[in-house]
Amino acid sequence: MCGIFAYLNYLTPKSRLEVLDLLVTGLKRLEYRGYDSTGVAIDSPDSKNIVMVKRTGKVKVLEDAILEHFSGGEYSEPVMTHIGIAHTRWATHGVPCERNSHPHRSDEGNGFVVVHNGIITNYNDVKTFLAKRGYEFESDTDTEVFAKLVHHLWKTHPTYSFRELVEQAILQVEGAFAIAVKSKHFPGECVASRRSSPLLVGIKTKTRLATDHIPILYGKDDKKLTSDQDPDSGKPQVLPRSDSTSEFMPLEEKEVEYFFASDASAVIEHTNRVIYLEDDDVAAVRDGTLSIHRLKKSLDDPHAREITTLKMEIQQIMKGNYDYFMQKEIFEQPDSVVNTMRGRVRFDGNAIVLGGIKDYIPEIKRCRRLMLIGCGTSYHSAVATRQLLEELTELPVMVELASDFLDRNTPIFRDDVCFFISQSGETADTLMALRYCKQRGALIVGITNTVGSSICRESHCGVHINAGPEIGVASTKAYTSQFISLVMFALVMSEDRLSLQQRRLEILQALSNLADQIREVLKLDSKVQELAKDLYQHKSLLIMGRGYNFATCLEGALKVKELTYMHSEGIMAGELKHGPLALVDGSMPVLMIVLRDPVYVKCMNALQQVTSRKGCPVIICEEGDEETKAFSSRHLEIPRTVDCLQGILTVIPMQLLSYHIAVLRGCDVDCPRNLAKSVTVE
Ligand code: UD2
Ligand code: GLU
Ligand code: MG
Repeated sequence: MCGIFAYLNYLTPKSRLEVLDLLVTGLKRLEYRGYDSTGVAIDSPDSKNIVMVKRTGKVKVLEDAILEHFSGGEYSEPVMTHIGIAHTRWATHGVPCERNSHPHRSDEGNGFVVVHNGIITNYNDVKTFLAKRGYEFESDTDTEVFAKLVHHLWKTHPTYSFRELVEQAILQVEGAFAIAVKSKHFPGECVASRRSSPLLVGIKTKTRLATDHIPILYGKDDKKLTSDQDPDSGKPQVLPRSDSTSEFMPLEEKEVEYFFASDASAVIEHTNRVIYLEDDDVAAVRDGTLSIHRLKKSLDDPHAREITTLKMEIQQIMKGNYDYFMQKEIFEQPDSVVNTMRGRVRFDGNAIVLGGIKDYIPEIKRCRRLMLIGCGTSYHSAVATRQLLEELTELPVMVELASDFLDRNTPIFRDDVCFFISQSGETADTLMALRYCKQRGALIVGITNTVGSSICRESHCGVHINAGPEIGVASTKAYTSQFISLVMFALVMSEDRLSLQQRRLEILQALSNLADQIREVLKLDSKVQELAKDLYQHKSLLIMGRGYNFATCLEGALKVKELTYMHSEGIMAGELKHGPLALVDGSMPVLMIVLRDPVYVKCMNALQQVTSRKGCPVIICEEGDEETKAFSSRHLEIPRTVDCLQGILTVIPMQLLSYHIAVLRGCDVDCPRNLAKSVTVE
């Protein structure tokens, strides 16, 4: 959730104004993740203090405040080495306001300042501990305890390095976090760490890096931390000591710039060389040297963290000619679906290879059932493909919302295969469900869009959907690519089933036409926009369908809700007479999906039930289906495809419709209120 961006220049002269500009741009690239307030911290002109600016609202507001605050010439003097930290906050503890915005400080002298994503779950205990030692708190956040804890440790352990102080503090806190810390007492140094929240380090150098790896360092065990007395009992409290080291061969460069960021989109314009930090890694820069430390030694730790080269292009995160990222991403779908299939589907030989799971297919075929687990849109991609998976694998397929799945303590067995679907690969609920299933011995398969994400790393195997960066908070192209990934999986599973070959061929054929058909559907844009003008002032929109298109109803309704703040409901057409029909009258907006598939007759039935209650539905039907069109004056016609892929073509008009209604209602399309792109809190 929300974002961290920190920038450290070492022997690379930059004025504080330039640094601020970099920080603000970094935050802008993270804006899509959703947030409610912002803040930055840099050194004062005499480098003796730290100055912070915080604002509620958009990064633009912060930018204006910075221009006002830092107008003096002293801020345009270049400095050789400097560290600035910045944050977009998505409030979990305390309302969004300036006081609660990050960075948070350790004391009135701004000794240590911290930016943090996530939640420190034991912050109350830490707060009580610190309050007894005289610390006074100025915000309602959990984060503030971290800054003050570091300060407390610094006072009690004056010989500790900055990294050691942060490590000690991390050992005391529980929960999920990514943090970056800056200190007046350790100028030019930055320490960052993560647990369950994403964080990466970008490295920019003038010359090629001499290494592809940064070794992981551990310490000697012999130094014991001195005890700290509990004021109540007077008993010494021994803080556990981390394994840190003094011998290392870290990355040493003469002139270097480091970027700490929650995701790659914030660093790609500066460098494509990054290290994805793992849970409990502590990355520290001192004298321009980056080193990575582990808090605890574990047997399966690698010896080094790899420096990866990002393949992402800067254009991919720019809006180009589109007004909104969401609009761009909807229109990218003819390409993104092809990218999902690229290198995997061979249409000439009718062969499909999913490199990420091919070695696990025999094991998957022996399983007792498939479980598909996700949240929101990702969950809908599971609903959309369940029927085909049942048909082509002949296995029981359970589809679960991650949060509910955990609430129920669902029984999981060693011979279960569990799929975890998440665009970001960081969705907290899904990740928790993954760990739950992994502990119980199930095979864990990830379906993610983000290489290097937590779900990708913690899964045994998986499929990258390769849809490209998705910036709009409301997911569009990731949905269609998740959908196709699961269809490809079903096809792989049925490869050697003779009786299913005809069906497989029919689906493969349809996949090869899909991109062109999506282009056709996108041509409906202006028609959908007209329709949006009819609908946008209404309070509610009911979306009905069944069979392969039920998922489109759920996903369409979710899009309408999240983007337009209008009420909307996806209704299983078969359930109509069991309740929802009571909602239908001449004024209730209804949209119905009626395609020529095995449930056509039943859908027509529902359509008649609606029209005979004076409902005047918008119908999504197949091109040239005059019989169905006759039921209403408003229809959207989509090309014919195989039943199990219809959901991809029917969801696109819903994406467009929610987009246009949102624009007409004046909503912020790319950052809907109260929502965030990657939901990394439970
Ligand atoms: C890989 C390369 C691709 C190209 C191709 C050539 C990557 C990321 N992909 O694509 O660039 O070179 O090979 O054949 O380098 N994984 C998980 N969990 C997930 C998703 C993936 O564990 O949620 C694993 C997966 O099991 C595999 C690796 O990540 O070991 C790459 O997965 P993929 O889907 O990108 O694999 P592939 O073969 O399509
Ligand atoms: N829990 C912290 C807060 O409420 C950080 C939230 C975030 O991830 O931005 O301030
Ligand atoms: Mg993996």
